[in-house]
Amino acid sequence: MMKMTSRDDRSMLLQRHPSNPILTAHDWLHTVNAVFNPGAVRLQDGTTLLLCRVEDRRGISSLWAARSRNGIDNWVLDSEPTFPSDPVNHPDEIWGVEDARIVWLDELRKYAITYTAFSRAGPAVALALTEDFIRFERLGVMMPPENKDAALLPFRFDGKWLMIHRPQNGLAGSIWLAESPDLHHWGKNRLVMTPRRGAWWDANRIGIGSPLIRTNRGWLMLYHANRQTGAGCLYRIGAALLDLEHPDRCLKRGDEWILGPREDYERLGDVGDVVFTCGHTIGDDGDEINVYYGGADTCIALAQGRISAILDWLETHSSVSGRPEAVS
Ligand code: BMA
Repeated sequence: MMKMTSRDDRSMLLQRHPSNPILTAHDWLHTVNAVFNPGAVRLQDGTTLLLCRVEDRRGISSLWAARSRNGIDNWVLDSEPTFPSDPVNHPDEIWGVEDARIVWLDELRKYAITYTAFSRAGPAVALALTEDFIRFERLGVMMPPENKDAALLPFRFDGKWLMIHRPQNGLAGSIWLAESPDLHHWGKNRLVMTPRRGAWWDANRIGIGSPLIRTNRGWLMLYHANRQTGAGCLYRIGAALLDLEHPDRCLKRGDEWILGPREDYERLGDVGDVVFTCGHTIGDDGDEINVYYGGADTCIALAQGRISAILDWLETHSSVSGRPEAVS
């Protein structure tokens, strides 16, 4: 049976920071159109690094590092794009690089950045490695168009790297898991979660939000979903739990979204009614979560919560299994 949740309960899972939006185009020294959808990581010294998507006034995006001691304010921006598109050497990036998701790979002692390479053939999933967010090694396109919303898992499973990704199929798009022996060759794809269709908030396209979070109950996945309406598209954020050993198995899938467009900076902008996350950081206690997200494809905002609270909520708000065969 559907369990009712009050608006207040819901907002307690992820609470908007009072200084939202925490970064906007005005924070850049030159004219840019919009800054949004940052990847996020906490560096070893505790600094929060956001790899922001910065869209210029041609419409082309690059990735730009912003660093802050507390992850909230006093952001220090790189003086030029940290990771610009490189169409000369990588023609698949001709229309920009977008929506970075960052995962630390302990085995390689490097960060893996999956991002959207916007090619003439459409958006593709590309991968780069870095140790310091200064020098980057581009490994190239891993998943050809149309594909987006990819994040690696932080270690190998039975010798294989795993990557969540989202091939697009018209108005629909489902979450898949691919494996690779070497980070270059990807295959053995398994379907993880499909849109719920009909009137559901996650009826149309779904894709991973920030990278998976390892917990003792499973991999917590924040995911985004869009729903087509007569007035356009609504983008919201929900939560699901994937099996620890077999992350292609969805154990729980929250019935309701946990963050949806509500404030002006989420409702009004280049693409209205969008909250879209690519990155989070986790506090020293291992439970506090800082979810960085784009508002209306225009600014960067922060919502904070507790991983344990989201996991507890999933126990009582997951009446529908995410397994593909059970959702139609
Ligand atoms: C998705 C991605 C995001 C964007 C969202 C809303 O498909 O392209 O970068 O924030 O649409 O426009």
